[in-house]
Amino acid sequence: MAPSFDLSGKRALITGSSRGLGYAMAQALAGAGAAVVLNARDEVALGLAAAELAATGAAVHALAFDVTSEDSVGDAVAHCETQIGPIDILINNAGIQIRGSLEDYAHDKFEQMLATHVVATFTVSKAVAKAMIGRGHGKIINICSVLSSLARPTVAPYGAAKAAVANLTRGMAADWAPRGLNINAIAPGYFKTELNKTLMADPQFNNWVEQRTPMRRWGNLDELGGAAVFLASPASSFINGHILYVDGGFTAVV
Ligand code: GCO
Repeated sequence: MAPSFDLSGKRALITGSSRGLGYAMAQALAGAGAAVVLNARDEVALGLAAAELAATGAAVHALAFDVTSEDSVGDAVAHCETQIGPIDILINNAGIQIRGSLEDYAHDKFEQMLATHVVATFTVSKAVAKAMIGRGHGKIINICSVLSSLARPTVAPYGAAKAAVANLTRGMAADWAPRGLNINAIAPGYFKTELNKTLMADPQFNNWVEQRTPMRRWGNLDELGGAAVFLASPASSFINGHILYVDGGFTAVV
């Protein structure tokens, strides 16, 4: 029987989804039939994104909460589960990028990087997984990076955080796969996102990405959704603890 990529009847919560890759993945999941719950801290941006996506006919809710606050996460997940509906799919996408030389990197900024990428992925996943475990099924997709396994100057804190998310993904699979959950990760290469605007505007960096990436280009926002739909769908039912690189071949070559 052909594998199913159909997400009809499923509800997905995507953190950091008012713009960029998070919004693009929400669009893809909605296109596959899922009801989507968008999240951001900025309620105005979140409302605009939800209205735009709802205008396409998608079932959309907006849930503003701060992924770095355990209380905010707990209240939001409880509200979603009781007032909106069960969360079948979670994408831990919320993230930040702060570049700088390591010797001058501020202590509080390093802690913020870890809090936003690593601790928040744990906090949101723990809150959602408890309900998923009770139902005996659920899909969690963490967002890593090519910098989960590689490094380049000025982004060591980000790479350390994303490396931690990669092994946290494996640890979640170890604990929760026996409970019926699938926990995997997507590791994007260099995509045309807001976080990368300054990099794209730098001719030298832009040239480096185009030469370093076998496909000789940046990824487009609509090129990540397919991996998200796949890992959110029944088609990936026997995949757990996997890091799926969507990077134009970036990590396949030196
Ligand atoms: C950078 C970029 C990267 C990409 C992405 C690559 O400064 O090198 O921001 O972090 O955004 O994470 O996978």
